[in-house]
Amino acid sequence: MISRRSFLSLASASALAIPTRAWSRQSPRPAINAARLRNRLERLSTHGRPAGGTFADGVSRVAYSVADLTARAFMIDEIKSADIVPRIDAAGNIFARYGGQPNQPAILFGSHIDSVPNGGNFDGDLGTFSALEVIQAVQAAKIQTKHPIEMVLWAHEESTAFGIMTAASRIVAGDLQAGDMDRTWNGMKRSDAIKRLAGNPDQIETAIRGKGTWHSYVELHIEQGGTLDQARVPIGIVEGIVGLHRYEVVIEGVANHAGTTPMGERKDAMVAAAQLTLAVRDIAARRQGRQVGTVGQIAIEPNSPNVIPGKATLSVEFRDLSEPVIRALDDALKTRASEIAKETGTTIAFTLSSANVGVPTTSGIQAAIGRAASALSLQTRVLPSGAGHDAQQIARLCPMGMIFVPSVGGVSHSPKELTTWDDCERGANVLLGTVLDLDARDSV
Ligand code: HGY
Ligand code: MN
Ligand code: MN
Repeated sequence: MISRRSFLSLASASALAIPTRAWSRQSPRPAINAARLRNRLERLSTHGRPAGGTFADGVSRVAYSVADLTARAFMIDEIKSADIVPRIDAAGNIFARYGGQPNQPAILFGSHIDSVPNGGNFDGDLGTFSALEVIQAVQAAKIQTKHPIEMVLWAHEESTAFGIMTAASRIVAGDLQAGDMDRTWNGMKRSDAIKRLAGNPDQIETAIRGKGTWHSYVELHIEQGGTLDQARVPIGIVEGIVGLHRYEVVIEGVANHAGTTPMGERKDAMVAAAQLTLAVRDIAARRQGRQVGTVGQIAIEPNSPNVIPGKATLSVEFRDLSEPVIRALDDALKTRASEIAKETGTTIAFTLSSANVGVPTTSGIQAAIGRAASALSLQTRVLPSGAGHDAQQIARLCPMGMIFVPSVGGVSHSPKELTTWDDCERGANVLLGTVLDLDARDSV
């Protein structure tokens, strides 16, 4: 049994990259089981795999789908196989805690396993299953941590369902509005969707947790961009996570006969939607900086080739680390939209459907990640996250940090999403080292 004190004296010593013999003298450095992590991720990928497909064909495991439910059941079985007890909160998040002193706040770490349609096998999955590996590595090394260590599988992280991102971690952070449970999507009420996850919408406020519930939160995630891959750097230390404003935009024109209506007499919702889409691209692209703007969804009514579209419903989103920048993009688009409405004889209405605030990560956790990486002689790069994450919700409750590993070619939200198994192992071991480093500090 290695005491926490001797492990930490070694951990801090190893941060000076003392040769590994220091470890063999006392005990092997705790490490995750890379083969088991890979096996679990490969088994997870069968939940939502296209019929007749292979691992390379990715997954469609949209929140609340059958694939999401069977994947969650798989994770619960794996948690139980590690002799820890899964707990599902009223929002459908799955927690499992190990060790530590009962009077200490837990260190929380994890991610999500729901995917976008035709997504990849690493987005969220790596961080969730690495969290289980961290607990099992601590068990195997018989390390007695001071703080309980707690893994989490966040439900409903992706925006596909109900148009809301980080929907279940958002509730835990206290972001719960009247009427949220009555929103509908695909003919399903949000309260019924949560029941599918064994959540309890009638007691949904019991999922809300206060500041101080956790000591800290760390999330391992694939970068989903190309910075680390191009730089050949194995570990990213996230400096901040972008904010986002997402709107549902409804454009009302007049449906009419495509053959008999003269061009000058049309009120064509599709034309207005096309001009608005180009405006999103132009407004985001013309400023210096990392802001981005996307139209990802569009529905046309009546959607017949011989009818001038009478209605278009689009998703529009802007993202940036800075809230004032996002607001400036919003304002510029709304100004342009009123011009387009006039030019096309349509009406254009914006409804905010999802908003995430951009958040910096906690410098003390950035430093802990740096120490854990240098203990493994791994190079690091500090960078922002262009993707949103549950971590930015939990940042409202406790210190937060994120570890990135490279995405090959910077591709994500696609079956071509790929992180090498070696990078998965490195990321999971840095997560392990970070958790143990944080355990030595009563506050970060
Ligand atoms: O949309 C995002 O940024 C994340 O993948 N949910
Ligand atoms: Mn994603
Ligand atoms: Mn993700």
